[in-house]
Amino acid sequence: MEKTILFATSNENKKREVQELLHNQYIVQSLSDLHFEDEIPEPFNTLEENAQYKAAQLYRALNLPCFAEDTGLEVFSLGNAPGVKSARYAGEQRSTEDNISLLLRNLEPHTDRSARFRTVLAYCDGTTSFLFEGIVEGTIGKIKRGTGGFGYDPVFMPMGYDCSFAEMDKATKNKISHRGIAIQKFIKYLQSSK
Ligand code: ITT
Repeated sequence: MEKTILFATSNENKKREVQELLHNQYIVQSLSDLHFEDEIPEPFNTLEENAQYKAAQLYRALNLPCFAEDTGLEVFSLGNAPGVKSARYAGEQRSTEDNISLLLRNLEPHTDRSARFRTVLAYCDGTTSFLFEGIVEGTIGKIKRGTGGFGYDPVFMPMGYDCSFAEMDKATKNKISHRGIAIQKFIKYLQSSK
């Protein structure tokens, strides 16, 4: 029988991807499934601290094991920006369109368009917090391509593929993505700790 696992996220796109990855093993519940109305802030300057904080906040509220993740797009020529500020790169409105436009504008003078997505997943079981990292390397395209995925996917071209994440089918993105890699490590941990 599938078990329930709690994911401290208010991003339903992340929840969908994680549910697809854990499809026949766990039922994933996000903050909205748990009727947890308040968004958990990300007050720190590292993905690690934010992921741990979000997991710890939900653990404190429910007293149940749970996980959270923080993801950043790190662009080499921009000194690894937007990084931990990826959601608010163009401002507090958290607009994907504005974020992508600013990124493309800032990259115009640069020839090196290499970038990576990095996800840090934190699992909190009340006694310890465990971290799992996933990274996918690639480049930032000059224009948006594709309609799938979410966030920066239309401009992220993963290494070894001639398409953006937004042009890929979901299963392929999940297989090679930052989030997919972090989740695979997490699943291994859960299986080994049974
Ligand atoms: P949480 O509730 O889980 O914190 P969030 O939307 O605040 O959700 P993040 O801070 O981790 O999530 O996301 C940072 C930004 O990076 C945000 O703008 C996302 O759209 C973008 N992002 C995250 N994962 C992505 C992915 O797989 N592909 C493209 N963009 C992604």
